[in-house]
Amino acid sequence: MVGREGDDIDASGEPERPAAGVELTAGAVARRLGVAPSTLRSWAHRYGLGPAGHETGRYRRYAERDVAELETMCRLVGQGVAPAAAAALARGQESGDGPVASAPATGGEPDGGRRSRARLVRGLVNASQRLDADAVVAGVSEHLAAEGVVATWQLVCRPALAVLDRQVSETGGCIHAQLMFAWAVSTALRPISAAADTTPDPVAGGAAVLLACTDGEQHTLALEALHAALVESRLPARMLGPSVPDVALDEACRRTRPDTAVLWAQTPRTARPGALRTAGSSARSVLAVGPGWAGLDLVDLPETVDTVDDLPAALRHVAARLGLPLELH
Ligand code: B12
Repeated sequence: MVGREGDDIDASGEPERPAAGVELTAGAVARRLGVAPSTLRSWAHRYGLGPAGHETGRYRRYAERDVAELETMCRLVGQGVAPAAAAALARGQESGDGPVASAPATGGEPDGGRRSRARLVRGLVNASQRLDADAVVAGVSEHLAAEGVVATWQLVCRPALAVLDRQVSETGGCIHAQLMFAWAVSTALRPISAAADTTPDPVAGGAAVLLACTDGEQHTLALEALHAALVESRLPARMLGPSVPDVALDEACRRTRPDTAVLWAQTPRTARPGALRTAGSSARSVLAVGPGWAGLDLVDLPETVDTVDDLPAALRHVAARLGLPLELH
């Protein structure tokens, strides 16, 4: 069913997202989102956002899913995310590509993008199983260069890790492929992170963000991705790496007096409130990240301890605290 212009206005005068099965015109969607129709055309042309399988010479019709995708795009761009990365995230989120690259739907450029990403994820998983390090590093590096750290982590690395994890759980197989993939991702991220040394520090007194995995924590990847994303966004950051003992965390925080200490704990075993208190004694604020902290009651901790759920939110949190703009790839 196709809605007429004006069908999508509710009693308060506010346009609504179309109900399932209803489709809107480009003009109605543009008004709904507060953007020019030419912006919708440009996003469709450049990033493949909007109705799939659009035929030249026919009016575009936007379904609920297209509008949701565009709402996410508007929100991210409004938060300062670069359009290419915002589009990659919007497509991933609305397609359910998030944690696992799903089989693509049918037709059109956007699905072409999804399909090629799903192929990339499959190729990386296979190359990891073959222990073909060069192929994995090259595949991840190319995507990083083309789409940046946030899109690569969210849409390629996390889905590949989820597939590799499922394979280990289902087959009881060896984790050699997981180790290979993790090493390759670290290797591909490193040239981006290394630019930190040459990035001028806009905050007086050293790197404003200190990142560390808690004592005993070897799951470094998400924090490595955050470090690279911070550097790519020209936000000053320093990484301590895996399994940082409290005494070393304390020393590093005292010496660098970071605005934010970011502590990753993958499991409850390594999520110790003591580490948050240690960092909080010298850092102005502490960000407890990783699924390990999920069961922790932040109410019992100092007010300076906060948490976020994903990489884009961590970036936004840090940029907002520093009062610096978020420049993404
Ligand atoms: C890669 C990996 C490894 C690698 C790590 C390499 C490295 N350099 O990081 C290696 C092989 C070393 C490893 C070792 C182990 N691992 Co491991 N590992 C994983 C795997 C596959 C990915 C970890 C990861 O990076 N997760 C981050 C992302 C990819 O996860 P996600 O679900 O997509 O994202 C979630 C959040 O983290 C968040 N998020 C994602 N990215 C970001 C970024 C930021 C900045 C923020 C804020 C949030 C955020 O959003 C999601 C919602 O929670 C996970 C399974 C999984 N998919 O998580 C198991 C997993 C974490 N490992 C597990 C285990 C048991 C182990 C070992 C004990 C195995 C062993 N017997 O030796 C050891 C422990 C090592 C240690 N002492 O820390 C278990 C943990 C179970 C538990 N809850 O206790 C998991 C869940 C596997 C499983 N299915 O059982 N592992």
